[in-house]
Parts: sequence; C-alpha cells; structure tokens
Amino acid sequence: MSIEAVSGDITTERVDAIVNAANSSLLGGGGVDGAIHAAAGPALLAECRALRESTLPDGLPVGDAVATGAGDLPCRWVIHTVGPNRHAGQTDPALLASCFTRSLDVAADLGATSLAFPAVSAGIYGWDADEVARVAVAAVNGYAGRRPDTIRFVLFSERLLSAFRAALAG
Ligand code: AR6
Repeated sequence: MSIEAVSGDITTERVDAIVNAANSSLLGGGGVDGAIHAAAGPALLAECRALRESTLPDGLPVGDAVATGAGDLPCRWVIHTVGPNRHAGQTDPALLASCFTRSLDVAADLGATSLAFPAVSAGIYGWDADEVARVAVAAVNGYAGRRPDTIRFVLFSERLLSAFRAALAG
C-alpha cells in the first residue's frame, strides 16, 4: 500500500479512479470539476444528469460520494464528492474527512486498486491548504476499510504539494 503526493493535473492520471471535487448539483463547475468534465467529454455530464434524475434528485450531500464512468478520461471511474464550502459557513473538519472516507468506501465497492484525490475544498470552497492536507491524510491513514493499493494526492500548486508532503511525513 502506498500513499503519495505529487504535483500534476488529475485528469491525466492513469489510475482506476479519480476523485472530483464537485458541488451538490453534480452538473459541473469550475476548478478541478470543470477540468474533469472538459477532459471527460459529454458522457460524464450525461451520467451525472442520470444520477440526478434517478437516485439523487436533491443532489449529492456535502461529505458524500458517488461514482460514474469516466467518459474520455484515461481512468475507469470518477468518484464525485462534495467538499464543505467555508464561504458558506461549512467549517466542520468532519465533513471534509467524510469526503475522503466516503470516496474510499465507493472505491472499495468498485474494486478500484488505485485512486487519485485532489485537494478537495482547497480552491473555490476556501479551506486552508495545511488544514485540507492534515484532514485528508488523517482520514486516509485512519480508514478502517479496504484501501486501494495506491492512493495518490495530485496537487495543482507547490504550496499544496508541500502541505501534503508535510502531512504525510507526520
Ligand atoms: N488537477 C488537480 N487539481 C486541480 C485541478 C486539476 N486539473 N484543477 C484545479 N485543481 P476546486 P473546491 C485544484 O476549486 O475548493 C467547482 O466549481 C485547485 O487548485 O476545484 O472543492 C465545483 O463545481 C485546488 O487546490 O474545488 C464546486 O462548485 C483543488 O483542486 C467548487 O468548485 C480544489 O479546488 C468546489 O470547490
């Protein structure tokens, strides 16, 4: 089992599943969500719309996760999670931890052996890089279920990369 932090664009990761920092609508947005939908193409949005019309009519709750296929992306699945939005007063670290643990639950259900996470909530949703890194690493390290063989945090800035490397170093 390896847990690593690298810099890069998560849309190019050749892993079984990548995690999307989505919003409750699941219908796209900016940041990594926009990048994932742009790279995946319309099949991803169609699957998200189908989820909204079937099992998630009210959207995906904050802290929860759900899987779709990956359209044109090199991975097999996208696991969408919704981070807490600090700008909307969602400041409970347990909600952020839940994004990581629920994504791991979904990855286990899929049988994914490799998984890439972005820094959920560290962008538009306004959480501090160091806090996201601490919460994410603690959630993954403390996860009691079956974890993928490879877990990779894929970070979009040097600031985030150093925050995650520090958290992984303990
Ligand atoms: N690969 C990896 N990381 C990325 C990429 C990429 N291609 N693009 C951006 N990031 P954000 P949030 C980083 O804002 O804070 C969307 O509109 C980015 O630098 O994507 O959870 C959704 O629809 C940052 O470090 O997600 C929601 O409405 C991290 O990904 C809202 O934003 C997360 O930033 C979610 O906000």
